[in-house]
Amino acid sequence: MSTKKYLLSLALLMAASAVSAENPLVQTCYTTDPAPMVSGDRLYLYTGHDEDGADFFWMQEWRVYSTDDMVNWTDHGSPLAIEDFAWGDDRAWAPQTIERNGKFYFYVPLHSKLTGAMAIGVAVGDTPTGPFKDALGKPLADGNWAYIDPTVFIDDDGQAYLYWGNPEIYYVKLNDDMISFEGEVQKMEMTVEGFGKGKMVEMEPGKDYRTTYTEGPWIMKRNGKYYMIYAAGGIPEHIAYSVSDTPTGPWKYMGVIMPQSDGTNSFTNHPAVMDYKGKSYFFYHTGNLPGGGGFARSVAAEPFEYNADRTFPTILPTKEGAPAVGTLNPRTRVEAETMAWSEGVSSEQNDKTGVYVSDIHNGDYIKIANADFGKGGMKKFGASVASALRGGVIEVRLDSQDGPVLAELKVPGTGGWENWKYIETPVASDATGVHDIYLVFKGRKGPKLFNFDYWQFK
Ligand code: FUB
Repeated sequence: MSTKKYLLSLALLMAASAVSAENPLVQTCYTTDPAPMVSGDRLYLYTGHDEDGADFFWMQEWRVYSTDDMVNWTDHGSPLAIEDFAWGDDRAWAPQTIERNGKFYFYVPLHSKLTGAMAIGVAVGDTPTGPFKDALGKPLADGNWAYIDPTVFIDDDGQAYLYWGNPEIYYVKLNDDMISFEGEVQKMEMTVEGFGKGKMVEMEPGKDYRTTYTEGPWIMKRNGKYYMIYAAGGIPEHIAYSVSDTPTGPWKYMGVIMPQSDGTNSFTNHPAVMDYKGKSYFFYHTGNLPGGGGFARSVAAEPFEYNADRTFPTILPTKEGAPAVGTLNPRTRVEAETMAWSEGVSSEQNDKTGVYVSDIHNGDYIKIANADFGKGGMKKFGASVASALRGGVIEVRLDSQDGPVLAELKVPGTGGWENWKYIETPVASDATGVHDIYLVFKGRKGPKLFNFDYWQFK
């Protein structure tokens, strides 16, 4: 074995250090208002989408991501958008999805053409990633400007509840079909004891928050107690919570979970809490992607443990986020849009290909965390790619952007951005054990190089 090959093998054998996710969780576009849901062995994350360069929440669509290890997130694109609701014309704001009897119910707030105010709609699908269809052809609840941010939950007795509202909470008891409800929309009693004492807010003169409750409610039940978690304090928002012995109150204000801090770079925040693979996670959003801010937000997650007395700890935003709870198998087909981190690239979708990675330029890269190469024995690296220009190169590197090169795949022009070709190359070096993979894109400076659908080691 040559000295060079020996050194390379040594480097590849090095055990990777403990792997964490990186916040924000999505780098290919701005994402907002996270709403996690566990279905089967995956955690799905439903989000809003802040448009590039927006000067308000001019949001057009909802997006879905999923993970089975909390560090690598797969982009499932946008299965639902304003145009899927004939009665809606604006403001695709904070959603939540829930599973019942094998169907997935996707609740959204949307600006209603019918009333000129906000309304709550519901779409239904057969899988967590859609396709979804407006279940009613009209709003489930068409009301007023307060009708935003639905949150849904099914109690142990099978009764489902839907809540929403800014700066007061409305709720209904959903029927078993999840797309209708009995009686009138109810308004929660918003007491200071239940939701903390509010204050006049400098940034919104004239708006009087009687309680700290502002918007973005997230309902959950744990150990027989009902928890309402919400954006609080007017603008800028922090996250606070209240508890109750019933799903409809009376509530007891419990205090702050995530304090307002300049570190979030966003005047809104939006909470969600989910247990997955035996651990608890707190989801929120910040403006912490490059170019981010109040109208360019990004979802993030933190692991946490409840205090012994069942209260929430204080949770602060971090860059590291959640540790890995699984590994990724690089010997199966991996979608290019499954990633722990990326720089420079974005994603697109169409009916034929689904979601794929686009906007690939010289020097961009995708990181895949915690890939388990096992005992090694890799012979080939292949990828499905398309380029209407001259293509480029995918350098497969281990553990860093300039780590050892495992393979170098030359991507040719394929005659079109949708003209997919599966290209393979022998690996230059084998790897064993668990490593991060960096797919580093090289080519001529300036133009877009190629599109990228999936990859795999053999
Ligand atoms: O994303 C639009 C709005 O901003 C949401 O509905 C609120 O919760 C706030 O995050």
